[in-house]
Amino acid sequence: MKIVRIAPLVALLLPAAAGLCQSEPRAIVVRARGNPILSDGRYYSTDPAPLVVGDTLYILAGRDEAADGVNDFIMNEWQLLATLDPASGKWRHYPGFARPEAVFRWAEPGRAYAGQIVKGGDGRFYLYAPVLQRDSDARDRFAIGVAVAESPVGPWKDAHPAGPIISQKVPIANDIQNIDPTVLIDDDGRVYVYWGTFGQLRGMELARDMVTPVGEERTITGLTGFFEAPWITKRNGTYYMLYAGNRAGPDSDCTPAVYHACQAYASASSPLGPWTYRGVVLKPVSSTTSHAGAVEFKGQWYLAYHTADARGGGHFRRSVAIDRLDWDDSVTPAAIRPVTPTRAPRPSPPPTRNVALGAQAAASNQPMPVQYWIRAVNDGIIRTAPLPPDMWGTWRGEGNPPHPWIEYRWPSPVTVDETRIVFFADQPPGSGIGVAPPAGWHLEYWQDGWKRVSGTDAPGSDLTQAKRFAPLRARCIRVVFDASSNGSSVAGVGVQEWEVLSPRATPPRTPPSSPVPPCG
Ligand code: FUB
Repeated sequence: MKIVRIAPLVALLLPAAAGLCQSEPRAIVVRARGNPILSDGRYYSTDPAPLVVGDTLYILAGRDEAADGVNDFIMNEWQLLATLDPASGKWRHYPGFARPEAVFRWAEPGRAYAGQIVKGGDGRFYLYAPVLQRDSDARDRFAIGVAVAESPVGPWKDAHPAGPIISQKVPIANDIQNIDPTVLIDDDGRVYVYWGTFGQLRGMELARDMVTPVGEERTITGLTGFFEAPWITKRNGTYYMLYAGNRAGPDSDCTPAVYHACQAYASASSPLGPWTYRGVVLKPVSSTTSHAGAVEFKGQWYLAYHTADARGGGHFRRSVAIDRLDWDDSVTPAAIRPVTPTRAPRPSPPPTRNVALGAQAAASNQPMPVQYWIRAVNDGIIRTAPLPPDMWGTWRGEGNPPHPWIEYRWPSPVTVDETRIVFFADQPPGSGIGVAPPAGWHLEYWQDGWKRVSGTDAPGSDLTQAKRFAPLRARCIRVVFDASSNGSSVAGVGVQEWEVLSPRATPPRTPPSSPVPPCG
């Protein structure tokens, strides 16, 4: 066993406790100060699938390797984390723990998506892994393979060398993307696999050999807003399915923006349903995708999930976090209490002139198109390649509004003398389609009515535009846009970030948690 940067106490404890042996892959000892577990940006970790073996909690994870600004799942390998106690922050990290093409002869490299390891009835470990099938004429070549090992750390051998057990071709023809498997070994030894994405969830019984279908592939319903990432578990005779849900809208209990996802759950009294929607376990995280697994370890339940919170993190540079999950046993069946996400302590952010960080944002186009997220305009994050939920926008195909506005409301008046707007555009200035830099914009402030701020009329084509003006004091400020037009149609407006600056820097504020009344 090669150990990198190992601390003496951990060196003594972990190998023995985890039953490690000489043939195991390289391990790095990590001392996490909180979430995310791997936080320094050297290894992004994603799609966590927890597994308890004896006194060790393992988390199988993918690895995001997208370059900054690349919006794609560049995922070449799986990695593993192991701990005796999540609260200790001491983890053993196995990078490069398995790769699709090394485990499955029929798989091509890359796209090592969300898998799960379970312990089979025969005491061996089974890895259910979505990979791309190399020689396939399926419209979507994602397929689920099964590998087997004597230990959760491998080495892994294909348990079904003939090919995937699930694809668009087997066991029956389907037209979904066959990813995100989750597996339950029931108390009676029967085995169930569930999988799917893009709103499609399938379930099927497998034989005790862990690979042979014994039942039909069924469409699973009843999971309100199901998007992807199912996670099956069982507690006190009740089956629970956690999943990434994206039923979106201003009144949704899950998410305001469709590209984000909450972790929702449903329960059932038998493994293939019927399922009853029960509520939200985890609100949307900082990455667009949400992927989680729940497990009981040493008497405490935990939720492992991923976020974009590591250094340099993003929607395609996600990192695994873990927090306590608690049950409400006063209801039948027991309910899962919403999980409170935690983060490692961070240094205090430097003072800033940007008082927008402490405002509540509103917009003229409410209820907002669900692809946009108004909170993005004052989250302090400017991305090189933003996605729709990283911005506010007005594009709705036809009939885009010619003079939309966004507004900041503060609980008490602020003094400001400068503003800076970072636009998003996929069309050039003067366009009447798509999203284009506006033809102009100006600021207004509320003082017994909306008053125009002189000197802020700003025609310009740059994506970042700023204006200084004489200091003013107000509780509500608007920026009103003249959307780009080609004379016959109007383009959408997109804003990534809107800063409003005070003359002096102060410690950064956070947005008010309760609604701030409008000024008008
Ligand atoms: O990591 C790739 C995909 O993103 C997973 O399969 C989904 O669940 C989402 O997390």
